[in-house]
Amino acid sequence: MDRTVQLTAPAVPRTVVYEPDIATHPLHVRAARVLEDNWRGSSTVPSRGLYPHQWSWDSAFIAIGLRHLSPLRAQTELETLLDAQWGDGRIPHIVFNPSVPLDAYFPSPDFWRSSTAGRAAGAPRTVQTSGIVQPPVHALAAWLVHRADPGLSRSRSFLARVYPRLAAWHRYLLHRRDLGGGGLASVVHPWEQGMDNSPSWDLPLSRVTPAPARSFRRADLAHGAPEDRPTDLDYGRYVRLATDYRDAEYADGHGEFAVEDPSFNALLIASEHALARIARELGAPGTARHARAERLTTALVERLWDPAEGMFFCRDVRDGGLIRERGVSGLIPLLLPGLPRETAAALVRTASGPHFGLGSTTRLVPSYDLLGEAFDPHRYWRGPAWFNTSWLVERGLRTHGQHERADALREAALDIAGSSGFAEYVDPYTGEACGATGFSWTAALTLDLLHAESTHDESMHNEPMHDESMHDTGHVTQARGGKRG
Ligand code: 9WN
Repeated sequence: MDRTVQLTAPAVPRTVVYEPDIATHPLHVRAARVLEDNWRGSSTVPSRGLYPHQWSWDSAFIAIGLRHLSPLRAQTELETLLDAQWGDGRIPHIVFNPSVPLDAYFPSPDFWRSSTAGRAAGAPRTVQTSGIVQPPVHALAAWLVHRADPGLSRSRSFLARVYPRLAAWHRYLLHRRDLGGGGLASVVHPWEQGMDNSPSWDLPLSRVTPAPARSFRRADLAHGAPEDRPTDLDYGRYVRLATDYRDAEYADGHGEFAVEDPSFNALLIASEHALARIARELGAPGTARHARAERLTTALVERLWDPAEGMFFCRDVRDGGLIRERGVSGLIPLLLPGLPRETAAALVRTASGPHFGLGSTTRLVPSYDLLGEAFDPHRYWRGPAWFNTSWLVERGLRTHGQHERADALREAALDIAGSSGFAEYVDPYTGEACGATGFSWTAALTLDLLHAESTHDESMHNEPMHDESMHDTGHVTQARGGKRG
């Protein structure tokens, strides 16, 4: 193992680069076109063929990119999602577009039956949604969107309107989803964590009796390479878990599958820090929220960190054990400024070592262990690289002062986003495009990486306990180009 990593944390936010011509950069123009094509009037579809509705964590990443084109559109993206929030605080993972045919995506609204089966949990009556959730990137996105144009945000009372909803969302996760009793949120379905087919789910899924293949009809196989998608057996288990949850009226705590995941919880913590900044902007103290985020960071390390492996792992709440599969999820806590220094240093070594090959054998961060038995460079979440996870690792590296590594990852992401046609995911070694092209979060995060200030935004950098360190730099509006309102 490479022992040479020296962290230079605390990270020093670097000078913002003023790039007036960024909006005319060919990659910027192409990325903006993808987001324009995928915009549906009040939200953006992840991809036009495969995913024709609004997805929760996609919209958060999309808003982070859209803020560079149209802060108003970015606010609208998040507000549309929040309009579909349930009374119990959950933000559903899909908000269905009623004008899209039922057979365009499975499971469709008639499977989830949100307005009837979700009534007790407070599902909205006017819009159809799924009943599960996705990673809580939203408060972080809302804060970054606000900072892109604080004047517009204040004039629309954007933060004042979204804050109570985001607070209810975090309350739901921290109370109803603390199924392990250790303070962390559990996911109750692989789709909730966002890395659907990760080998980390194989063990807990193996206990689930699959729904018979003839009882449902997949729509995903019509798009892209079927051999890269999850198997019918996997789908049978996804369907069983979702059916059982629905039939229990989406009440939490009873399902066979409950997992504490490092990435899901790291994003919750990063978003809790963002909520503290939002509270502060609204005139309330954010100190209690920062303190909670620090307590959650401690819980994350206590429950999911394995010092011998230098890695965060998932915990299977139903059997109590760690699932020792190395996934990119286990690197994402690098985002957290409050991570102990030796933990952050070990994570950087793991990312750069033989399991992920960053800076040596791979170009972007693979979704799964290069040396793992289940590794496949093209199979869904079992090896390929995604742009959102690479973007998160890039920010994490920067948060802990690893600017050279972060710069190299940023350059590779920009290069491959362009050469792959903004692919959904790519071969981590070659950058070869896989899945859909014209994928919204790939385009959005490309824009974010192109805008220099985004990588230096202090929102996720150090000093989380001191609100006075979170003043606006004034550089943000200056550095932006290409606003379309
Ligand atoms: C199920 C939309 C979503 C992403 C997920 C990705 C994939 C859906 C699917 O697409 O999941 O939610 O049908 O496979 O795994 O991360 O949010 O882009």
